[in-house]
Amino acid sequence: MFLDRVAIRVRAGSGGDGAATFRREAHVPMGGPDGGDGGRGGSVYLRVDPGETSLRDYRFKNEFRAGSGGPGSRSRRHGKAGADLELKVPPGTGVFDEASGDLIADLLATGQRVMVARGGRGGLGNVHFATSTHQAPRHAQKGEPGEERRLRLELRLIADIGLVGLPNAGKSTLLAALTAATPKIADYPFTTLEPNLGVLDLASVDPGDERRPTVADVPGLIEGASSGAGLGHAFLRHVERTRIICHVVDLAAPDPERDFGVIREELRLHDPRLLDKRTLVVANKLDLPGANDRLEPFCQARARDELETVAVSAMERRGLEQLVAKLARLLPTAEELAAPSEATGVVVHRFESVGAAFAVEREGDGFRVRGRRVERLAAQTDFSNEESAERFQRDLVRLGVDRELRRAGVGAGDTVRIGGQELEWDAELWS
Ligand SMILES: Nc1nc2c(ncn2[C@@H]2O[C@H](COP(=O)(O)OP(=O)(O)OP(=O)(O)O)[C@@H](O)[C@H]2O)c(=O)[nH]1
Ligand SMILES: [Mg+2]
Repeated sequence: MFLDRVAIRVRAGSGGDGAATFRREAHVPMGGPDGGDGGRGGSVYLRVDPGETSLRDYRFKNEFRAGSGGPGSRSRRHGKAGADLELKVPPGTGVFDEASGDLIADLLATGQRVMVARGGRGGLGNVHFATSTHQAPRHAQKGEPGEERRLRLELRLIADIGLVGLPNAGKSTLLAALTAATPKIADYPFTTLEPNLGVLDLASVDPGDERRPTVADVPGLIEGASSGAGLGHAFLRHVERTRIICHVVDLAAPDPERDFGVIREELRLHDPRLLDKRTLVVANKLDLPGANDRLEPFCQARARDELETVAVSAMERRGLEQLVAKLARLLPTAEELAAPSEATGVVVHRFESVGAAFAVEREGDGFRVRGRRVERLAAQTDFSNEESAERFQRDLVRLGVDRELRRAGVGAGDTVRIGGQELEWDAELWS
């Protein structure tokens, strides 16, 4: 099956917990705190790899996790950092946040890399909590949880030249004849199920030409493709970014004129701008009986459309030099070819910064506090440790959460939920 759209889940590693330990030395009965910090969790990145041409790899495995940070330990030793995870994607991959639908990044250029889930910070060891009045803190911070996201990856292949046409027109045969690509070719329609890419060597026609445009063999389009028939949308999306459309027509078929019209109409319905793209019409299978007779009227009709036609036999490799020469004239300069065909590639949406904003709302029989900062603090608190819990309560007062809860009418014994924590409101303690 052709896959150019997948949903994946990425989870960054959690930070390691800080340690709550005390120095132990000979002759020193009770040393000071010496618990080290936890290591940071690994982050998840997506990176463009030109060797990838589809999102196929994500079909079976679609959950990914980076490594967690190690815990801190005595003698102020820091925990090990968690290993980052880098996932390879083909050039032309759009990365969307599944929940909001926002475009996070449009990955076009080789080597481009974007962080999609940030690793959690390591928890602080108890050395950080010693003060002049409290010299033996018995608590440390827990590691921050790693970020987790659901992403949608969408591939729009980037090729300079896109071969389009009905199934069986000879697109794959032409790609094989023009480039070193070896697509599957067969005398039945719908042989090509995924786009194939090849590189065109223009020096074969003009030794001085150093441009090396890419050619994509887009799977056959059928009537109704623009409304989704035969995975039409998926295929048409690949045509959007090509610089030149190479429209292949089988002149040995009963009605090439109609065949030509069907594809043009599907292109128009998908996006009218596709009709304005530089287009070259390739009349194929000229070796077959009957094809020659249809050539002249076909070419005349194209001339009326202001389109140029080249006659070839992809199978017998005839007419290819003329075809390559015409493509060479239509292609932009080497410099332009090196730049992506669209001025994108930038990361559009950055991560939300960790704001202190929060909201208090009723939930079930109690209350819920929402907010990135406060949820993180809750996740980093070790509630089984009294000191740690008290510190969290002070944080709530500091952030104003405490006041807001009172205003919302919280009473002793009420449940207050923050992130994954359920706390019981104790008016005495919290004031
Ligand atoms: N006689 C002749 N046959 C050709 C020529 N080009 C392609 N064919 C044949 O037509 C059939 C279809 O060719 P493909 O290249 O697989 O066609 P396609 O357009 O890629 O088809 P889909 O992948 O189904 O969209 C094969 O049997 C080819 O050998 C040609 O120039 N002359
Ligand atoms: Mg094919």
